[in-house]
This record gives sequence, C-alpha cells and structure tokens, in this order.
Amino acid sequence: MNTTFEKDVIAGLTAPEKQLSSKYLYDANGSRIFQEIMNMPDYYLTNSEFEILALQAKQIVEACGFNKPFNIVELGAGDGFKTFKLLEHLVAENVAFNYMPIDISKDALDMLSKSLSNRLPGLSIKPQVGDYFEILAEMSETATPSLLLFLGSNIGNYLKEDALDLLKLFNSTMKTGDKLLIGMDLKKNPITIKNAYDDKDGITKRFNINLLIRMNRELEADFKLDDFDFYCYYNPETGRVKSYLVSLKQQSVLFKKLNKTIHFKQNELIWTELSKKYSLPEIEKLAAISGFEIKEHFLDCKHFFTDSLWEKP
Ligand code: AVI
Repeated sequence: MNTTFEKDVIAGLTAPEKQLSSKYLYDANGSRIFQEIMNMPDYYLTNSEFEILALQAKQIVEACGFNKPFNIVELGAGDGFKTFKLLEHLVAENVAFNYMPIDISKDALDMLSKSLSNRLPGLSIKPQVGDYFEILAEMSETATPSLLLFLGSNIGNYLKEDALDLLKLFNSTMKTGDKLLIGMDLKKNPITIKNAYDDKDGITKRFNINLLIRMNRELEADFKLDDFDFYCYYNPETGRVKSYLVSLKQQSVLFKKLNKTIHFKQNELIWTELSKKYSLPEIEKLAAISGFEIKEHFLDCKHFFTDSLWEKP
C-alpha cells in the first residue's frame, strides 16, 4: 500500500504539467529552512504581521467583543512567535481566555508550550495535537466563544477552490458570534513581492531543492540536485507568486521504492507552490462567499499585510 505522499508524488509527476503539493516542503529540514526564510529582511510578511499583532492587539481583542471567557484556537501554530504579542497583551490585561494551539506535530507543540509557559507564566495553554477539523468539530460542541487564528498568509498557499472549501469548513465548525483572524498578504509593488520569493542568497531555492532531497531519502529516488534549478515569478494581475523546480537537462529519475522511473525534458517545470496576494475587495468577496461578515481589517503601517477579523453571523 502506498502512503499519501507516495501517491501524490506519482500523480503529480506523471501529470501533463508536473506538480507537487507545497505541503510536502515541510519535512524537518524544510521547516528549518522556512524559519530562515521568515528571518530574511526581504521576506516582509513576518515583520508586517508581527507589527500588526504587537501594536494592535488591544484593538483586535476589543473588536472581538467577547464578554465572557473565550478560547483562542491557533491553526498550525508553529513556533507561535507572532502570536506571543497578542497573548502577552491579554495576559497583562488579565483577560480570561485559554490558548489552544493546534498542530499535527507533537514536538512543535511541546516546544511551544514550554517556551510560552516560561515567558508568560499566567497563560492558560491547552495544546491540541491532531487534525484541525476533528479538534474544531469537538470544540464546536462547547458553549465557550472562540477566536480562531489562521495567520502567516497560510491561506495564500491554497488553490482558489481549496481555499474556499477550507474557509467554508472553518465556518461550519464555528458557532454564531465566533471570530476568525486570518492573515493575508496584500497586493503591492510587484518588485517588493518578487524580492521576497526570489531571494539573492538562494534560501528559497534551498527550500525547494529540499523537496528533491526528501524524495531521494523517503522514496529512494536518485534526483541529481545540480541538474535542477529554482524559478519563481509574480503576476501582479492575478496576485499569484508561482514557484517551480526546473529540470536543466533531459533526464530520468528512478524511484526505487516505487519501482517507477520519471522522465524530464530539458527545461520542464515542476510547480511546487502558489503564494496568493489579495486586494481588500477580493478578501471581502472571499469572506462573503464562505459565509462570514468582516468586522475589521488590521493593516501594518506600510499596508503590506492584513490580519482581517471575520465573524460567523
Ligand atoms: C507558509 N507560506 C505562507 C509561505 C508563503 O509566503 O507562501 C511559504 C513560502 N514559500 C516561499 N517563501 C515562503
């Protein structure tokens, strides 16, 4: 029986236009490289969202308007670095809430819980290991109001229909009056966006090439790393950054574990990632068709990024 990864790799690399899902970029090594990306000065998304949460925590919490204890449920919490500012504000103001980070990685949640308990001893933290939807579905049965956090422009990595399905699924697990704070990267000077993804130090290239290393290790493939390069472009008309691996020559790659050989033409592409940038009217449309009402957009001072607060009516 093939694993989902194996099935997805076979389907993606035998399709007429080769592609691999960006979720596979995040093995342990890929997650470390992504941390490096988040620290690059040109990857403005990190600082923009950090600024929003650091400077507007009070306004965000007020706009939620909860008048009894509530849960803050973070989807894909990661290292919780940005969320810290929001949590710090709430603890300092003696607001009654539980912080429930959800992640599939128990290790990531253990590290996050430990560091948060040290830095914010007053915080009530209830980590939830597992699948978003199982946990959200369980929580929809309690009467406690919830603020869902889906930060970091993660929604931008989903194809249009998948993003809509995901938002509708969030909506279906939420109670009337629950809120969703969703981080979305905004359309802006295309050069600024290009520089965030096509970095001169080649960190984003390493992030993509790591997927070949992962397939070599987990699927016993024999990708020659030097025979592939990285390419990405931003289309300001669609707001889409598309990232690719490029086969530099005609070549065949053997996947020993799958008993399969995949052929590549010279300059053939493997599409690895979509990073969608939005305008505010596009965000408003997306909220409406997924069943939400927008309470407020919280933007950074450069208007690069928004954490938008949506309500389930
Ligand atoms: C995780 N995600 C929001 C990042 C993005 O900006 O699309 C992943 C990334 N890919 C290349 N750089 C960063």
